[in-house]
Amino acid sequence: FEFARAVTRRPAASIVEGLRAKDIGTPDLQGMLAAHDAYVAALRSTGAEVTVLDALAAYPDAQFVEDTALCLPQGAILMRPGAPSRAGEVAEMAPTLRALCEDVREIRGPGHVEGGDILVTGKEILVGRSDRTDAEGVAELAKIAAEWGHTLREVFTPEGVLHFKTDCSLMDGDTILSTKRLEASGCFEGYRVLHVPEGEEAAANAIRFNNLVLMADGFPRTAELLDKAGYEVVQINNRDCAKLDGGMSCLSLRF
Ligand code: CIR
Repeated sequence: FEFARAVTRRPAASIVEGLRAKDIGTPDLQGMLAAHDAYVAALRSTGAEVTVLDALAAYPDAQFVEDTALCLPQGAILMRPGAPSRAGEVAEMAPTLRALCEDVREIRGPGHVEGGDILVTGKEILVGRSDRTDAEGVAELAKIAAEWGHTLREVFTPEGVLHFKTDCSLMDGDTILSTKRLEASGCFEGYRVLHVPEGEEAAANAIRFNNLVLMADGFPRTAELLDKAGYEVVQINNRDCAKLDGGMSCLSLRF
């Protein structure tokens, strides 16, 4: 959770076309831009260098950069999104990572992996199979991770949940914030788990970034739980991103 850098992308007016599991309203560009500014400012306040890429009108989900790559200390791995409309986002991200990372590998297929399904903890990489991430994709990623000395464990994203990290986040090397429904799968054995209070499941997608925990605002019981556990919490308006099933982790690559 200690990072020198992050890469984000400004949302485009085409966000209204962004993918969503359920239509709960049209996201508002001005609202999303204001939230994005607050998000970038919070990342920068920790001393990290934050790259803000230009909006990409051709890809309505492109501000959710996390899904395009996995960044590890050894280098970056370009993903192969399971959502066909998002496949082209990877090539848009590649030059930035090639400029910033020592080594850049890629998932060539035929499998698929999206970054939202990957949780890097202090001791391993957990990858949740989901509607976007399949067994072949996990296997290809595992090979690259092994070459770089990482242990990768395949786990499962619950039915009806977009990404593995929709329901969990790393708080420190061995502490995870998780919904009860995800933890019930047994995937966090050996970790200290903080449960997101019932009814606040959407707060589970947070990020620990250096000294801060960034979480969506509007979830007072989760904020209190994290505060009591000793974390310095910054709350960001996630109302518009939530309409596209997006949260704190989706909005940046961190390394
Ligand atoms: C999608 O369905 O792909 C986007 N609307 C949301 C992606 C959220 N990304 C993430 O959780 N890492």
